[in-house]
Amino acid sequence: MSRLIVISNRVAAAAGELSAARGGLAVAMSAALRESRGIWFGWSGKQTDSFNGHIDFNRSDGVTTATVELEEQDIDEYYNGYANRTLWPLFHYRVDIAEYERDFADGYQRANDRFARTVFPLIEPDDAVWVQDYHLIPLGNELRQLGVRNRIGFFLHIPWPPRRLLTTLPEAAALVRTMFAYDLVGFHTEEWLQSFCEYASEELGAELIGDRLRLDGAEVRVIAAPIGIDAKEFDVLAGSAAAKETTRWMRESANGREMIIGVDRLDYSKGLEQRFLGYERFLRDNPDERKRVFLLQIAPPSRAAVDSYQRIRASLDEISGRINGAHADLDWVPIRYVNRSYSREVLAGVYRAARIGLVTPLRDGMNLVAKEYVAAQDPEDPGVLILSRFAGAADQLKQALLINPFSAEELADAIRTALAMPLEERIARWRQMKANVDQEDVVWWRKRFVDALMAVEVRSRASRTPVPS
Ligand code: GDG
Repeated sequence: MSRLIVISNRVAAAAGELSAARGGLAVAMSAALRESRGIWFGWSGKQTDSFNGHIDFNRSDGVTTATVELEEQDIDEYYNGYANRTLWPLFHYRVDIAEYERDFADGYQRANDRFARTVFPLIEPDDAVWVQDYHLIPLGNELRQLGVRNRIGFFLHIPWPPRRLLTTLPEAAALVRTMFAYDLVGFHTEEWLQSFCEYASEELGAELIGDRLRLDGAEVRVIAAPIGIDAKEFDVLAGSAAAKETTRWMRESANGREMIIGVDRLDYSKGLEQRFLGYERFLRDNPDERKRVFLLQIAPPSRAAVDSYQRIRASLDEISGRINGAHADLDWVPIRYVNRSYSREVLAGVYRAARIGLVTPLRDGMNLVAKEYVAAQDPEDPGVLILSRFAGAADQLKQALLINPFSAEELADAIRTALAMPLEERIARWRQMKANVDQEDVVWWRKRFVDALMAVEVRSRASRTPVPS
């Protein structure tokens, strides 16, 4: 069995920290790393005065992590800059707030180069390398230029934007060219995969042969591999004393009303403003029903150093305050809006206590909250999932009430439909979704990707030439 080297932007130092920070992904990666005696390499999240390439090794629960610290300029230009001010908005179709700065692009390239040079000595001839996400798109090409001939795969956790949007990025062509250094590139859905292939063929002249793209003698296989949650771990969480206690307590505090739950990182891609406005529409259009429900929105702040995140936070404070001011009564507050994070056990308990799961991103690579909500339900009295059509998860969770999150009316109608849905229909829809969540879980996803990576023919790798970036 080849050793697996996983490379991602962030790595938490201790295994306990790993599962708290990244949930299912960390757990699944840990299992694969443990089995293959592999290494997880990335940034520790800490800052150093000047980058020195020092690797901090840690071993915990059989998993070896190797982390580096980054200097302030890298954090500003690579992480807060190109990754989160340029690529994240653009890849979520928000070209209106994407910032195109040469300093960011240079910082991104520099940080990727530093990651590559630092991890390079750790890579042994039989290892398979798996690079994660939009922070590290050019990393594979950097490794090739250092002479790495190993299998290297890349997985994108966010959407791939439509070709016309991507052409607004000054470095788009160069960036996509670097992706031909990988043996395998994976996306959550066929839609993201097709957008990638369309850009590569229409803008770069790549040739698509089956599931392979060929450009100037380099060939990359492309697959769709939807990520899942760690369903087994989640069942344990949901059965924990803390989860059960939370469900009991939440039901008590609901005071006979139905709870609608939203759980999202505070991010503009999650459609929180539109969600609040859609909910307000429901309150306005359904005066008889409005006091039957309340919305609990848990939204832990993220990326607070980036302006657009400060703006969305201020806007949500304003909208939720306005809705509560206009509609609340002595015994009822329509929105409980909470800017903090909770343990995974508590979240599982809260999901179960909610009659409706409201997952309405404007654009989302997958969305694991939708799957967690399904996993946490009581089989005999499951709640209803309202899910955005524009989340990758909508491809698999087809029995959810699928809506267009930009339409306040559709959102309001879906809440009414969910509240009126008979038990048999709720059970029938939930069963099919639960079967999918259990079957196509994170272990299934990881195997699907790693098996495809291992299936890459050695011959095609030997003949590959590095693509200039
Ligand atoms: C990216 C892509 C893709 C949330 N609040 C708390 C908490 N969470 C956990 C959730 C869930 C995770 O964070 C969020 O995952 P999502 O998939 O919903 O979204 P992103 O963070 O944007 O992730 C996304 C994912 O990568 C994987 O490929 O699905 O499309 O954008 O697990 O439960 N966890 C805890 N407390 C909280 O308050 N402990």
